[in-house]
Amino acid sequence: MKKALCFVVVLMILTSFAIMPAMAEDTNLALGKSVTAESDYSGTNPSKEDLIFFSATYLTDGEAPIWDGVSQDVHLCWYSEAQTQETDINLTIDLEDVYALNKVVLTPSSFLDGQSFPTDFDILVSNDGNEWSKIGEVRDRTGVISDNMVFDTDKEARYVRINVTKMSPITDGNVFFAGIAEVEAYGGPVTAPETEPTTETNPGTNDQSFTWLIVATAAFALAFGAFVFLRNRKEAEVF
Ligand SMILES: [Ca+2]
Repeated sequence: MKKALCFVVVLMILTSFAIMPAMAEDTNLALGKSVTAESDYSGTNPSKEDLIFFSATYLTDGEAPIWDGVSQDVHLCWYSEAQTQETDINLTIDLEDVYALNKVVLTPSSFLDGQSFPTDFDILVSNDGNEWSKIGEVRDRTGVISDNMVFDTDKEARYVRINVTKMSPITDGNVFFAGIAEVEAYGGPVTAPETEPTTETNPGTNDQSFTWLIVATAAFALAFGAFVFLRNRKEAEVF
């Protein structure tokens, strides 16, 4: 019984530290964040008012729905049109804080089996929305696509931008179209400079680290309590 209890306590401690970095890396920093789109196709369903297939807000709504070709209430993707296939359209996401990013992920839309995914585009990031660093580019992409595109980075940034420079080949004869279902950004908090006194750090400004500090403290407290309990019991058995 004692060995089993000790094993559970140790397992809890190890598990809390093991899942800490995994959860941090798996947080989509772009989820629900605002998007500024230089072009946004209205795409209102003609048969039902107030239902919209396309919107720039769907870039960060956390969904990339599979459309059955019939349903009228599916929030498919950001969609845009341009007079020529060569274009210059910026989609900018504000993460609302500077993060140490490790990757940006783009999800094609199921609409037209991803064929509306842009042909040429750059992925850029910025701290201030003025100076931009390119972390990836795609050229001459065409055809069906369903797999996500992943762009690795080690940049610190608050803003993520997609600069579409060539629309997809999808056209109605008058304009060219482009669509993307979702943009995700992953990373963690920026490491504080070594010169910054740690005693002045306010835990409330870093909710994730503070949460894990609480978890780790609770785990240690539990382990210590179990140790004291077992020691007392052992002493009671001796005397
Ligand atoms: Ca979406």
